[in-house]
Amino acid sequence: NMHLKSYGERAKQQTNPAAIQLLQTMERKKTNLCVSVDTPKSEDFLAIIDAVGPYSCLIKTHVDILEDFDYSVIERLEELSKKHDFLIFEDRKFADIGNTVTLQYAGGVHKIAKWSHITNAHPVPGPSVVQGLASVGLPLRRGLLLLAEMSTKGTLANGAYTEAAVQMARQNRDFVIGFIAQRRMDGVGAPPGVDSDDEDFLIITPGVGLEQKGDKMGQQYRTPQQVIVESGCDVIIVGRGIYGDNPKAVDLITSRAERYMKEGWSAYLDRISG
Ligand code: S5P
Repeated sequence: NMHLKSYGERAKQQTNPAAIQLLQTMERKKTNLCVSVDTPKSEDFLAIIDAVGPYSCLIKTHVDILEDFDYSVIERLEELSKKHDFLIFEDRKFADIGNTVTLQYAGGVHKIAKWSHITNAHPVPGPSVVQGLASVGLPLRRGLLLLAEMSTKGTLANGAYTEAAVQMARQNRDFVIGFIAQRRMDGVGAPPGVDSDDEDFLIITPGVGLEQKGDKMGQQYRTPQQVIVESGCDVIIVGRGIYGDNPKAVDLITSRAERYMKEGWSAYLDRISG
């Protein structure tokens, strides 16, 4: 069972360069924490990333939130990625026809494919969304996550939709490295002949918080223990649980990141020890 193996062992079995790099980073830094930084001012955005970078394997961005965006923010972000040894995940949630997502991924103001090791897409358009993104991302050694489930109350991403998302990933294993989901997906909706022990989808999981059960807009939180041990997910995504409501409180943000890193890693050690 893949979820009982170490991140380092799993890195050896992956083929996509972004998946390998992520798993190796997790093993090397001993962290499965991805910090989600959703803040409108680029100065705060970069200061938070500089503060949480040492504790993170991955930094998740929504660059379209930045009200003062210009491309120099990306250059600073790339410097921080090298300084602190983390990968970048632009949470773009592509969801259009192949031709359109190709243009959105490669170009526009943000040029996501140039700097984001990992991005994600909704499977709703069908396989063409993956084909379009792969045509841009594969030559750049990028990886894609499909949104197989969501953390929100009332999500439509469940049942047959989730199974079809996993099937879509199976058919594009060179580029699709795993899922945004709430549980392990190996073997989900698999046709006969697929050995679920051979599948090793990375599960990157939002909706993680230690203090709150949710927010006022349908978000639902679980603890690192529930996510990593009970549900077999690989990476915890934590946003407001770390940067809270004051993006300037850098010391507090740093100590929260350290706490989530410790909780996530000890949950992982519990899991792989069976
Ligand atoms: O199902 C999902 C998928 C995603 S990518 N639920 C989510 O919350 N997200 C993202 O994770 C969301 O866009 C946000 O950036 C982050 C959660 O932030 P938090 O502040 O609630 O931890």
